[in-house]
Amino acid sequence: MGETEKKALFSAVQPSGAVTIGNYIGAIKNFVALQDEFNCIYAVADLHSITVRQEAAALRKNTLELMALFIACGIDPEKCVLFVQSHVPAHCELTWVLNTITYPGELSRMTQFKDKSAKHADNVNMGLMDYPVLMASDILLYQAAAVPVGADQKQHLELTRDLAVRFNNRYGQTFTVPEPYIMKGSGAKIMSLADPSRKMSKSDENPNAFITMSDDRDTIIRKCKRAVTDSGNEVRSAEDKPGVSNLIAIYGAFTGKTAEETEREFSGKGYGDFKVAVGEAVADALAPVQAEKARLLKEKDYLNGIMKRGAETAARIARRTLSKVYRKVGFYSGD
Ligand code: AQP
Repeated sequence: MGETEKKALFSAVQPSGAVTIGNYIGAIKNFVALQDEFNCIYAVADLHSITVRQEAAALRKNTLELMALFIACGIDPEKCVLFVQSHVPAHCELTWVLNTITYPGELSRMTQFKDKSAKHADNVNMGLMDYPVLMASDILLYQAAAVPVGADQKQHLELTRDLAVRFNNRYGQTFTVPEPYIMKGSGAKIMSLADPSRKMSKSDENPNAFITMSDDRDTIIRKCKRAVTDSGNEVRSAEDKPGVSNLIAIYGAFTGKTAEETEREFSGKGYGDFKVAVGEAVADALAPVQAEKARLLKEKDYLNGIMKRGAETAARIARRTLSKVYRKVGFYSGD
């Protein structure tokens, strides 16, 4: 863990499927960039993931894989706290308290709740609705000052801020009110390759809609070639060209090139050449990450050790906040 003068930063990714390049670009890549500037606390959000039905064996496998992926992408467990959310009971405990200051209307109007309820109409459960309160607990337990969020999570962070202020007003100063951390030159929301009006999601039923961090080179290039593009043939980032703009954003994330540089590079060339180049750039960038992840997955004791150590540190920090909350609301401690 870094020095305590650094501000705390929290974020998490759900082990709800194979992690996509959207999760990487919008979250994990930034996690790596932030680890020197902040005291970073990163979780594998398994409690969140069961708000949508998961197959138990797959959830266990995805949890271990995500921990390995974090490290393979460059998150340093010596600098950051890396843990599995369900290993720290304080997340559920604080959620209960925050539930008592949250109004149902605040949760039922969340875009993600509406989207996921429509997508999983046979399983609209209380956990799905309460997801943002659990997320607020994740953040507030660690007194996180900053939360790197993708555009898709801004609404949830706004609720976290509201709950922190509401609790502080009612019970006295308890929680740091977190700020969204917008990464320079990013904020990119990566869209589905099959439908650029929807975000790329690991739980999309169409595997051609996303590229996973484990896809092999041929699969990546094939998916890029099949990506839905727009009419015309000019490689240009524009509002009326969402498919090409999305590929330009992906290309930029893996090559460091700006949209203008990419437009210049492919000026006079068509979509076909560009799509192959995007696929190759993604595959080149992912190859060393995939190799490192495969190596780490053979070191299960090492990964288990990181998780255990991370959970112990996280639990210690979380317990401090939770004790304060319990005292403020009036729970008798018996001490
Ligand atoms: N398409 C995306 N573009 C940019 N950022 C993204 N994130 C997710 N999709 C994109 C960011 O990834 C982080 C972790 O997300 P998550 O796994 O906690 O949940 P999610 O946002 O619901 O991601 P998915 O892939 O869409 O998962 P499912 O399909 O299970 O719901 C977040 O910081 C998010 O902003």
